[in-house]
Amino acid sequence: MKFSNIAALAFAISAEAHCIFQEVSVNGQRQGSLVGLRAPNDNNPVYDVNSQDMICQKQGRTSDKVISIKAGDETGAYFGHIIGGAQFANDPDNPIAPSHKGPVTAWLAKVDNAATASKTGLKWFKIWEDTFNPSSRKWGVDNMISNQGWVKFQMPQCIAPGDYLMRVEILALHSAKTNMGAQFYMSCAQIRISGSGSFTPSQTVSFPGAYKQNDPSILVNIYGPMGQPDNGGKPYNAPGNVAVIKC
Ligand SMILES: [Cu+2]
Repeated sequence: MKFSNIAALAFAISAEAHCIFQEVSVNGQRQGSLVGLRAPNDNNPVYDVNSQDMICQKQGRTSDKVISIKAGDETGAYFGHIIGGAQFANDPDNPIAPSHKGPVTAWLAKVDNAATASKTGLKWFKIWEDTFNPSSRKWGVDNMISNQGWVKFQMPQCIAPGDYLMRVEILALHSAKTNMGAQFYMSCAQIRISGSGSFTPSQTVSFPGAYKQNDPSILVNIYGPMGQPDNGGKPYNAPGNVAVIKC
């Protein structure tokens, strides 16, 4: 009974406590709110993995800017409760409600012109992930919250120069034990990579298509016997069986 009480409470508290990927940083330089981003106008998640909204979220404000990143640069993605971050002073749900445990993943797809490219029909590959650490029992979302909404990773050195859409996704699993209960949050950044890399991915995936609604990493009960959101201490793999590229 304890588990269902806690789960019900978590859901009641966090129903509207969502988030938006809304800013990029390069080597610590913030690029500005919504600059170079295709981001939604509201913070509601996507629930249907077969929806076109799984690519870059519902279309909202779209920037005409393209962000320059050198292969190897530290790249950051900022998530906040609403556009701008906190909804009010000491907003406990900024950057996201702490109940929203789950993995964070980052993806690239090659395009001709990042400012104007269609988001459909692209070939995506994964460049980074922070899923779950069974020893510390920390999820990627926990680390994002500790870092005030920022997730940071190195743009792989091997990425070939050119324009890309960069898709950064949070998968919140607090209600994922029921079908279509998992919540996906993402936007796409319009980026232009420079450097001397020549990587071409041997395997790519489509969005939608990469995930199945009943994937054991999407339809999953992350609560242990005491109701704690630690996946029972078991390892957790991000959905889709897609490995992070190796340079
Ligand atoms: Cu939410």
